[in-house]
Amino acid sequence: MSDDARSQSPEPTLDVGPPQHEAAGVAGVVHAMADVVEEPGLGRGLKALRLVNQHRGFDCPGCAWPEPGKPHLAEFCENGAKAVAEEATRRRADAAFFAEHSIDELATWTDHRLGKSGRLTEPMLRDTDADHYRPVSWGEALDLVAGELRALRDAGEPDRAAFYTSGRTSNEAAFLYQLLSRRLGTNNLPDCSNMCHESSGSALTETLGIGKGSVSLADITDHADLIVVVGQNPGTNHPRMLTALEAAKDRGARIVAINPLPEAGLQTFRNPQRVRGVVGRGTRLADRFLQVRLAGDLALFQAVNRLLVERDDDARAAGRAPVLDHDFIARYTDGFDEAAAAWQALSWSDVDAATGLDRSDIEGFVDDVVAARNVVVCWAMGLTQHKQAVATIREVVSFLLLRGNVGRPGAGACPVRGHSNVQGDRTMGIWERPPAAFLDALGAEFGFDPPREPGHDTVDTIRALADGRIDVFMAMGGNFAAATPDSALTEGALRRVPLTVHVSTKLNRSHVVPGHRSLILPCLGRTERDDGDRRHVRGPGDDGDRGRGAAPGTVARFVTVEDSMSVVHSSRGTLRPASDLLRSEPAIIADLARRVLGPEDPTPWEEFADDYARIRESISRVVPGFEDFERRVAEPGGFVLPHPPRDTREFPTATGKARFTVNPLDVVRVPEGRLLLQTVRSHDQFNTTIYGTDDRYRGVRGGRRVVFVSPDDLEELGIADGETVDLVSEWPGRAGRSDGPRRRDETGATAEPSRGTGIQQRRAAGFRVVAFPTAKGCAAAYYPETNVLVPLDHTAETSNTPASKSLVIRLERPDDGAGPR
Ligand SMILES: Nc1nc2c(c(=O)[nH]1)N[C@H]1C(S)=C(S)[C@@H](COP(=O)(O)OP(=O)(O)OC[C@H]3O[C@@H](n4cnc5c(=O)[nH]c(N)nc54)[C@H](O)[C@@H]3O)O[C@H]1N2
Ligand SMILES: Nc1nc2c(c(=O)[nH]1)N[C@H]1C(S)=C(S)[C@@H](COP(=O)(O)OP(=O)(O)OC[C@H]3O[C@@H](n4cnc5c(=O)[nH]c(N)nc54)[C@H](O)[C@@H]3O)O[C@H]1N2
Ligand SMILES: [Mo]
Repeated sequence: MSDDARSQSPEPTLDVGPPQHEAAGVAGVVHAMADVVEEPGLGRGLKALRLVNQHRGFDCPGCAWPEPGKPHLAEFCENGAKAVAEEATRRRADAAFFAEHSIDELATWTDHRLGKSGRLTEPMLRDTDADHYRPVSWGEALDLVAGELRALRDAGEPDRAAFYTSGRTSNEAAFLYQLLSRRLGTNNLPDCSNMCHESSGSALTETLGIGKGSVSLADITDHADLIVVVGQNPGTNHPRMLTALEAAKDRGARIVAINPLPEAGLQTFRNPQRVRGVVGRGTRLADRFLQVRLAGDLALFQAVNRLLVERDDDARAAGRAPVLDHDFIARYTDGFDEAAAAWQALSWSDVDAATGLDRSDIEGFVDDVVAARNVVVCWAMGLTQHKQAVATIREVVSFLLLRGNVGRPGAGACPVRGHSNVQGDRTMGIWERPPAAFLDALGAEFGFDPPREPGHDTVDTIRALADGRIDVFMAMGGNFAAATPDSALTEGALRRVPLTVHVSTKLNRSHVVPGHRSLILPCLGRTERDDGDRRHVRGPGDDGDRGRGAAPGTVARFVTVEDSMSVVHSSRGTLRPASDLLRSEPAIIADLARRVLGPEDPTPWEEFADDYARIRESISRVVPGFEDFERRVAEPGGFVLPHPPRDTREFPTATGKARFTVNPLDVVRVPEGRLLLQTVRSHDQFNTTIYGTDDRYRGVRGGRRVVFVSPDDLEELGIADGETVDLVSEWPGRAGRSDGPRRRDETGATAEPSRGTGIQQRRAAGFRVVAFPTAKGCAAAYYPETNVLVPLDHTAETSNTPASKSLVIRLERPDDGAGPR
């Protein structure tokens, strides 16, 4: 443990007040406008905001919540505005910036400071083990990558390459990217989804036959009687969802929130788009709040399902109307009897221990369910990032099936996606385990034999990097180093890769923990006008392509995205690009692919780079549901992809039926004196992009190194509000994968191999304790500062998603020094 990290005090500007009980309203918009004015300047900012989520504008680079059919004039939210401001900033991380700051220096900066350096402006190369990045031409950069990839292919070792994707990538870019990977010969396509809704995809595919949500926006706004929001903080992460919830409330729907934290957005909402929200009292959203313990939802839904079956038995015995939808169960499902038997065997003491809820709260929730004809369940990372995440979501599906709440208006499963196109990327084949039918169609379209072996997901990629099994790591967006678990191990693993390549808009941690050689390739963002340039894909040796001005009167090109409710629509940037040297993602991939695969490859890469309609034409033949893509995406609002359970109650599962499942409960037991920690987002960040250091709704200003703990726990632990502690995670796994202690001057994170205790310890130093009304036994701190605490092997069963919402930790005073190391 390094002394400087140990003695580190929390941020000097940190100030903690009481949490708020209501979200948005005028304060939110004013707050966001302050960002917009500071970053891009007023005119540019307003121009951008006018075009967010409008039919002819660009898709908000924030979350994946769908746009309403007729957007408001300003269908943006505070956090959408911040996302736009972050991309439209006038600051630049240009060649002079990289000449001034060495890579080692940048590695000591916080994520906040890295991001605030501004937009990347030209390709930068780190020569072998050099101290600095230096400018390089596009031609030289792409030839370098192409040479390495070709060498792997020629050696018959394409699996020594890995292609990561983050969910902001467009459909067109994603389709080309997976094609390049498969033409090379590998399915190594890890993506952010592996850390996000993979658990939802796994559970839904198995039980309903398709790994996507089954509701539309109208189901929520117009038809649902009960909306359950579980493991999600929409006030911060999907603020436009509050507008939909408010519309539902206006016509009498009930909302139940299930969360260890009393999130402001689930309490009261002041809608800035409505007069009442600006001057009045706002809408109270949640009618019932179940303050469940972390990882307690599996037990909760099993208990609810059991009670529903019992109430049905009672009702029928008394000659009343049944509680379950027996017709639906008989006609469309299988596995009910086994599941019911398992619920009957559920132990209430396990339910009490896992949920921490009073039985009366659970019964009250069941009352709500029985009173509602149509029920929607919405969820996000609070369900997906636990060891038993897949089991929990399967149980949510059973809950819906019991009363026929799938495939009719106002009912269904609603996994609320994170990144604005993360769902579309998967549809386009960004998947390490692609279905055979997809590969067949891809091979037929492009005349080749795609690889059939499953590739690495995100966690497996880290293992492969650490073991020296990857020679080229390429990332289409995102921030692999900071978003992934076990930061010390992952950063060490990235540093040993011969070549890392990042296609990015802004500087981030992944660029400053580079491979021996490393490239940063700067691309256009969502908000920026894409005029294309045929010169980008000319013959070999075209190094000097500078400048890309549009011919007057030309129409900028558009790309497409798919939102959380399977609506595909176009997105067209409008702002002047941050630099003349930026290229679009599809153009970068196409140019790279052409250089890798050589003239003998028949794929029309140059046409693809030039004309995205040509990419969409191929997509329309490869991906089901995209027939007549070009015409349908031109319709205002785009089109909806087919979803058999939603549309026709057809369930393309292994048995052709929707499936009840049996999910053995494994209650998380936290040892004496320890807490269960979840890692969450503040109100001022988008994943690893830190907009600012406030978390207004939770009462935090000017800092991020805080840990929220309930007053009862603090009393038991003998720790006071305001004290400074280290967070030390304890993991009973094999010791020793980590690269050992390390220091990070501004960030204070280290990982320590265990010394013979059989318990691995990982430490994040210097956090201010905040007494907070979270569920007993459960703490919360921000991601990515706490990713150093997440053991690589601590993942969800089946989906392999890092279980970053349930870490056993202890709070250690820096001067304690006690305990085994
Ligand atoms: N402004 C903004 N918007 C974003 C993002 C962002 O960072 N900033 N990120 C985007 C992305 S990629 C994603 S995936 C989504 C994430 O959206 P969320 O999932 O809302 O994000 P988190 O901050 O991880 O919050 C998890 C929520 O689940 C609760 N929770 C945690 N564990 C449990 C549990 O065991 N049970 C229950 N019932 N609840 C639990 C937490 O208290 C918290 O309210 O947001 C997307 N939108
Ligand atoms: N402990 C913990 N870890 C987590 C989570 C958690 O809740 N807790 N959440 C997980 C989740 S849900 C997710 S989705 C992942 C997120 O993982 P990632 O998607 O990898 O991370 P982001 O922070 O969203 O990526 C931000 C970077 O993307 C680049 N970028 C932004 N826009 C564009 C663009 O248009 N094109 C390109 N090429 N690049 C762009 C910028 O350079 C920026 O720095 O993190 C996961 N990690
Ligand atoms: Mo996500």
